[in-house]
Amino acid sequence: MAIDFTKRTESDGGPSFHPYDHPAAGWGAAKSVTEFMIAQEREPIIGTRAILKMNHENDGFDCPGCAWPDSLKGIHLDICENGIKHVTWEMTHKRVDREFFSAHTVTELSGWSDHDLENQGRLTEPMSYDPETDRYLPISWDEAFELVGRTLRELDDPNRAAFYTSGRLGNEATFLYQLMARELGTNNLPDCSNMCHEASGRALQASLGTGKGTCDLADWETTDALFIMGVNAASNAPRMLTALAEADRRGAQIVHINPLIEAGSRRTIIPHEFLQMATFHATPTGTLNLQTRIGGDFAVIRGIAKAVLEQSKTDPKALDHRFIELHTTGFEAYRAKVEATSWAEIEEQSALTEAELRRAAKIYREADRSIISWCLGVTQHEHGVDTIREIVNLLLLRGNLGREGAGPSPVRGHSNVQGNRTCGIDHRPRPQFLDRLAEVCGIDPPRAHGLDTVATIEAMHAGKVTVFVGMGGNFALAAPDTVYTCEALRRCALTVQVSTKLNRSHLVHGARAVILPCLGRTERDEQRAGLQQTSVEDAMAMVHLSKGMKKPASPHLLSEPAIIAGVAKAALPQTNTPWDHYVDDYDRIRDTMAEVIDGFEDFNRRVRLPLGFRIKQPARELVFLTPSGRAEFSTADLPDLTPAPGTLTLATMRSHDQWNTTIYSHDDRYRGIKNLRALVLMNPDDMRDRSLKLFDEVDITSIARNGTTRTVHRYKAIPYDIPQGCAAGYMPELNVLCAIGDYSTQSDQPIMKNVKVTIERSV
Ligand SMILES: Nc1nc2c(c(=O)[nH]1)N[C@H]1C(S)=C(S)[C@@H](COP(=O)(O)OP(=O)(O)OC[C@H]3O[C@@H](n4cnc5c(=O)[nH]c(N)nc54)[C@H](O)[C@@H]3O)O[C@H]1N2
Ligand SMILES: Nc1nc2c(c(=O)[nH]1)N[C@H]1C(S)=C(S)[C@@H](COP(=O)(O)OP(=O)(O)OC[C@H]3O[C@@H](n4cnc5c(=O)[nH]c(N)nc54)[C@H](O)[C@@H]3O)O[C@H]1N2
Ligand SMILES: [Mo]
Repeated sequence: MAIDFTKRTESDGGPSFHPYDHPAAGWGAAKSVTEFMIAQEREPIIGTRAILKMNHENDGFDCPGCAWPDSLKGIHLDICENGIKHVTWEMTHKRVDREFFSAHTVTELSGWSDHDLENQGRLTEPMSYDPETDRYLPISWDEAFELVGRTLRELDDPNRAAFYTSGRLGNEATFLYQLMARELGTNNLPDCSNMCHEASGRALQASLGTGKGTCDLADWETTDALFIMGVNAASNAPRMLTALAEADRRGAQIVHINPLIEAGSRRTIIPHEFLQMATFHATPTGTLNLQTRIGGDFAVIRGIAKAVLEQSKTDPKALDHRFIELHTTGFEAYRAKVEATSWAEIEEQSALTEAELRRAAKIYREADRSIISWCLGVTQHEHGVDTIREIVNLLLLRGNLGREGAGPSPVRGHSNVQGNRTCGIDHRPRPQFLDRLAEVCGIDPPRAHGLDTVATIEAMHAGKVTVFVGMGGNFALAAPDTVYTCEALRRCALTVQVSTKLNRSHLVHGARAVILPCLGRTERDEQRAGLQQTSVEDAMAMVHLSKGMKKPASPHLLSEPAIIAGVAKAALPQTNTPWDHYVDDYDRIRDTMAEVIDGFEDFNRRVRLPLGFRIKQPARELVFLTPSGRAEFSTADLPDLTPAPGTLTLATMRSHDQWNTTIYSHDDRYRGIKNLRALVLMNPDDMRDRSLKLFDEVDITSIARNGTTRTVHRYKAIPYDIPQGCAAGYMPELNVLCAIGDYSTQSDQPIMKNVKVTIERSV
């Protein structure tokens, strides 16, 4: 069935909008959690018992809610509203069983909202699509493995298959998954990171020779100044609020750089304290808010760097000359580039005044130690890589690297997205990694680069990739250009989705399709050697164990390692990899990983230490694996962001009550919005220019680089405090507007925060 993604229906009842003026977290969070648990048919008390097991020093499961690291201080309840919702969503009592599938055709389900699909509960057994009846029918695990295995075996070229990873897969399953793909003969390993922090990896690798941030939580606890760019902390990394509030209490300065003034940038109730609300009051979480225009971050950082360099002419302490001399290269060229960038250009491109940028520069200069942190507001742009390299340039000027309390600190998204990359999910694997894999695992891995997310979609569309395996996630909705992506998936001979819940990607399928339901992270994973644990790596490179404690949602669920092994054995009849031996006891997978992956030496012992272990970051030790052996300044020109007349720049982002493609409700509490997702936030002057009032209906048309247009209809306009020329609305719905070809030429990452649009009253 052709689904019309351009029109969205809303839940019953009218929308409302009342600007939010309370601290982040607090009573609203507690109330929201209680209502949510009841809706998931969980008694708040049962939910609470599970929550007490979350993020516990190696005795509990890792919260799948985000990649923020666990407290180093053993805070008993290091949790937040959204983490609780995330876990409760997985632990629901509701089930999607064979009776459910026999009662509904796929065509009928295609007409359901995404919220309703996921809200049916947990998948319970393997299902296979039957075109005759247009229904999913039960299939045994063995038959399912044989179906997938046979299709993979019969491909004339292994590169006709693509293996997607959504970033919650544990490290052990990740390792087996990439091993299977490479043993088959392909590096087609697209992942959600291609849409998320690809730019961060590329930039940090080029500047510092380490593709990750260098900070850990101890640095956040000792820094003097925090620069927080393009992240909605209160909703998407709520435990960051604890770090921000503690920083404020300590007297550290906090600068937020964001077109929106988000709730977490003002004041908060510390998230893990919210259950004991009565005794707490709000703590400030911001010193300065810089409301740059969308994409203006490069100019903001250049402005701060310019002010610091100007100051250095009269105050030698403004720069760390010794650090620059000993550890960097390219400083003079960078200084010249910054001097050649005029304040007028910086003001124009950042939409901030020189005075505002000088205030931020003063904070940076006066701080002994600074951290710059960022998320999607910085990465999902054409010039994301240049912007992050400019962030590093600024840090290098004052030696903010390789010492406590200082450094670059990207906020990662999915709870194990960083671990996925570390453990081999990379369509551009390093030759050294492949060499070790070949030596230790006795396979002959392919050397040619594989396809990333966008390239996979294009290849499926062109009929070059015919088998799509989704290891978690919701590819149909998460990827750009929904209509094109759905068409690409439909052209496949086989689509395989390993999932916990029903979602759109099960309904937008290939000629043959299977749903393979797996254990969630909260659930007990019993294998032959007993109860298993898996490991994950957080955004600050700490690797620790996660142990599920709940009874599985169905006796027919398999763990992700078991599913991968089942497919691998069927697809690779000649394999020498001991798949069953690995699945019987994950310690054995870890022993092999210890031999293959840098930094995982003695894995089984170190991962069992109370807080796990930290993967060595060479750049943190001032060891730079760059061509020059030094940290490299970059010298890009500022991009020209001036929008064409009549157009606006649209950022697609998350509401408070969603987890990527999972929509919990139609409310966005911290932005004061209720019962509405088909909306666009606009500057009041831009609305006046179009004679629009609150909730007037508009059509939003995107103009792709190649000139093609895409439109969504009847979205409601909301006047909001956002710079002129900018607009914002929600993913995944607005992926309809993100053209497949509009990805960064620097990172291949879709530019989901920088969509050129026109907005007109609907007729
Ligand atoms: N509860 C919850 N937690 C999550 C997720 C979730 O969906 N729900 N998703 C997880 C994932 S996978 C990820 S990657 C992270 C995402 O975490 P975020 O990066 O916070 O995600 P977004 O909601 O896309 O919001 C981006 C922020 O960038 C700002 N922004 C937009 N354009 C620009 C710009 O040009 N410059 C700057 N400086 N800011 C800009 C927006 O105003 C918004 O505050 O969160 C993770 N955690
Ligand atoms: N326009 C726009 N699009 C975006 C973004 C944006 O900012 N703007 N952000 C992008 C980003 S940063 C990301 S990370 C992607 C997210 O893309 P994905 O990771 O592909 O999407 P999710 O919504 O996180 O996936 C949700 C599904 O995962 C499955 N799932 C949940 N838990 C488990 C588990 O334990 N195991 C398995 N196997 N499956 C599980 C459930 O079936 C659920 O329906 O979206 C990207 N898309
Ligand atoms: Mo993400």
